[in-house]
Amino acid sequence: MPYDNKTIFAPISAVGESGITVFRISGPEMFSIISDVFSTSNERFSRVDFQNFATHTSHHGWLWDSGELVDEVILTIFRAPNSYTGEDVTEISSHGGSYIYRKICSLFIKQGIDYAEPGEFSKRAYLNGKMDLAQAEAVAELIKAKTEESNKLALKQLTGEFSKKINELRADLINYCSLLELELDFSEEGIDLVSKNELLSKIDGIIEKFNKLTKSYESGKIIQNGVNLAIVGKPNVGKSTIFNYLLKENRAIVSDIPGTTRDYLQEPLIMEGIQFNVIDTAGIRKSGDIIEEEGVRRSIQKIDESDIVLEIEDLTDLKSSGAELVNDVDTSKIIKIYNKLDLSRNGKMDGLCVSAKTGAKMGELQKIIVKKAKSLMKSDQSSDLIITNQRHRDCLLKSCEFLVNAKEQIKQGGGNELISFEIRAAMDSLSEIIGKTSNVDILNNIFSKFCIGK
Ligand SMILES: Nc1nc2c(ncn2[C@@H]2O[C@H](COP(=O)(O)OP(=O)(O)O)[C@@H](O)[C@H]2O)c(=O)[nH]1
Ligand SMILES: [Mg+2]
Repeated sequence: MPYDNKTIFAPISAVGESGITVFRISGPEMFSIISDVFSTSNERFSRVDFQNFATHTSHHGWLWDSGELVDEVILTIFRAPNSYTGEDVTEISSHGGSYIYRKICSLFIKQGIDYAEPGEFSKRAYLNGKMDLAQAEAVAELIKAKTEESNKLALKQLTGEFSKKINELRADLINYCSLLELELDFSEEGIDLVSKNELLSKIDGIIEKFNKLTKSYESGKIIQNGVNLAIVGKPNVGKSTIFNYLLKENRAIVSDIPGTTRDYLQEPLIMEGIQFNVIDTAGIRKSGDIIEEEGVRRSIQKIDESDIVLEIEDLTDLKSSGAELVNDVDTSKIIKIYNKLDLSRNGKMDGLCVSAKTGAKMGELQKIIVKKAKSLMKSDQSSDLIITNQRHRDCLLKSCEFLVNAKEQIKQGGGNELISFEIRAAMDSLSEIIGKTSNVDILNNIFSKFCIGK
């Protein structure tokens, strides 16, 4: 797939007050551009002839902007194809700081280089065959990873272990297609290279493997994006107090006025190495206040999207039970909690009794949450491959549909060319995962989600 190979640049480290900021320039004009701005002298600009410099070497010098000194830098050269993008690349370490950053950006733009789009370096790496699509996606996942588990999965994908497994599955399908197509060549002699019954059972086997894989996304998604933990209940039961206790900070406003939390709040939290997105919801009630009702509507949506629901009740106010609030929620997601233990003598309830105010039993609550999260993350141990990416899951589902069609064709006595057509389509869908087949829209969609400089 051809791409516009104009020379691009972007900062590849965080920008701001820091030791250094690193810029990357990639593309065919890289050498002529740095020759115009880099000098080993800080007294006057004199051109350096980079053409003879070896790849993977670093050089100390100064950036100049038409006679004006910009910054002291270290510049590293990577010659095509031995670079991240596969093109001629230089990485320039300047001093950190937002003013220097702006000066250097304007110098490069004056040289006619374009600011790279998000993910553009990785997209070029993929298009130049430096990595497959799943590996390029792993780069973004690795950067986002916040826990050991998500880091491990992203590394597996980056090193190509994941792609290797996908390739093995592809190889099975290629094998069946070739046999079916070969058989067509011998059709006049009536030679059967594959028995249709055997093919049916093989396809069933593959469908089963794919189903396992798509199921692994349930835990993969949680490992990659965190466990969504929603705190739910009537107004004033202590949801925000529990939220603050878990986060160890006064993030949500707590008050005895019902309806204080009018919109949901969401904060990341890591407990025992597991990433959570903790959501404090607006107390669910009919209020007549349109802003609060919008908050309630959003809270209900958040509850639908959550993996674990903490359903809170107030031990001092059990009459106005909150059970009806979470009627539509899958009950296996719910952990029932009774709050304000410090004010009540009620002991035996069908859930854990805590006091968010005094902290009594709150350690136990954290343990219960972690245990439930762990069980969600281990929802399918039977597959050694875990899908963490929704796009990959969708490709597998599509592939499965074609395999089901192939089975139908076989059962109806369809010709080899029809069966092989469906199996080929299944193979193409599988290939999309690693980018062996892809189109411009898919690529743009994937890489636009990357951060600048990656
Ligand atoms: N005594 C006692 N009061 C609590 C406890 N948890 C929360 N509260 C109080 O109950 C009121 C409502 O708490 P808040 O967290 O805002 O409830 P929310 O509306 O469910 O978010 C506040 O005055 C809190 O201080 C608790 O465990 N014990
Ligand atoms: Mg609240």
